[in-house]
This record gives sequence, C-alpha cells and structure tokens, in this order.
Amino acid sequence: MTEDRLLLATTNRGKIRELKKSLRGLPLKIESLDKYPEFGRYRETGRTFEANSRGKSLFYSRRYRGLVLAEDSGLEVEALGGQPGVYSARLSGPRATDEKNIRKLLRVLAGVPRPRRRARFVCVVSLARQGKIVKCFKGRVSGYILTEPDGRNGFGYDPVFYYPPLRKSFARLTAEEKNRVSHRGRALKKVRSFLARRWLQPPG
Ligand code: ITT
Repeated sequence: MTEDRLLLATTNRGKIRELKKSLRGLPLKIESLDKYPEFGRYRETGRTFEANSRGKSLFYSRRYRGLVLAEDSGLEVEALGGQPGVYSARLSGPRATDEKNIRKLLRVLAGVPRPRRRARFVCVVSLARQGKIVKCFKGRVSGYILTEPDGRNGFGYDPVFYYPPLRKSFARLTAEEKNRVSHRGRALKKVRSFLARRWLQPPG
C-alpha cells in the first residue's frame, strides 16, 4: 500500500506547522520534503496560484510513492491591483525574508487610506498521485493591511493583516483561531473531508 502516506510539498516552516495541525488525526503518515533532498526543488513559474499549486504537486508526485499535497498562497492587495499575488514570497527581491517583505509592502502602501488597503489571502491546495492531479481546493480570507506590524504569531504577512471579524491581526490569533478562519485553514477543511470521505474509504 502506498496511499497511507502523504508528502507535504513545501519548505515553508510556517505552512508546514499549519498543514500538520489541520491534517492531525487522519490515518496517514505525514512526511515533509526535508526527508527527500534528492527530489530537488520545483521552480514556480506560473502566473496563478492554481498553476503553481498543480505544478508543484505533480512534480513531487512523479518522485514520491504516495499522495502529495502542495499549496501556493499569497496576498492580493486592492490598491496594488491584486499584487503581490503569486510573487508574495519574493516581494522584496530574491533574498526576501518575512520582515523585508512586510517593510516593502508598508512602504508601497504609505499614505493609502483604509478602504483601499483591503486585501485577501488566497490559498490553492492540490493533491496529486503518480503524476496525476487528484483534486484542487481553494480558500480565501479578506481583511485590511495595517500601517504597522502588530503581533508575533504566525508567519509571512500575518503581523500586518487585520481581520475585522475577530478585531485582531492574524499575528495576534492563536494557531487554532488562525486555522479556523484562514485561507489555508478553509482549503484544508475541504481537503480533510475529501480525504476522510473518498480517499481513505476502502473501495466497494
Ligand atoms: P513553498 O513554495 O515551499 O510552499 P513559499 O514560502 O515559497 O514555500 P509561496 O510561494 O506559496 O510559498 O509563497 C507564499 C507567500 O505568501 C509566503 O511566503 C508568505 O509571505 C505569504 N503567505 C501565504 N500564506 C500566508 C499566511 O497564512 N500568513 C502570512 N503570509 C502568508
């Protein structure tokens, strides 16, 4: 049997933490890319989250025996016409860090009033197996970009993403709160029920 293991095809520590939490309890052995340096690295060249997510899951599913879960995610800011989008990880250049990306985002949004600071996080999760897509799942969450960072939890742009329903930035949410409402949490909820319903049921 090879279906009883699932590879998380990401190197982002923040994502791995959240993905593992969301998939907890499923009868699958969850592995991450650290264990398989020989697989190499997928280059994201797509112009949409879906293209990158599918491409990444297919790439690793040709190397791994089992299910592969990849995701592409990012931030779309209204005042920037939806940017940085698929370029969110590299907003501040090739040596980007979360801190540098946040600084760059705040700089380009300096003086932009609140209504135009509307933004959303988007996440597309793909499941693939043996070079074929099994299914894609999407999740989104809307909020505003703050004028300065607030909070220390989470990763990426969380300190500057304000979520009105909870009146907090994402970096002030607990891991459980974030998973309940985030783009990734919403997509993963669908993944979980799909896996539980269809994939893990014995045939017939
Ligand atoms: P992998 O390709 O290995 O998965 P990555 O960090 O390169 O890791 P992406 O290309 O999907 O991932 O970039 C997503 C970026 O969008 C990420 O680096 C964050 O800056 C941002 N982002 C995505 N989800 C986020 C979240 O939940 N909170 C804060 N920022 C997030």
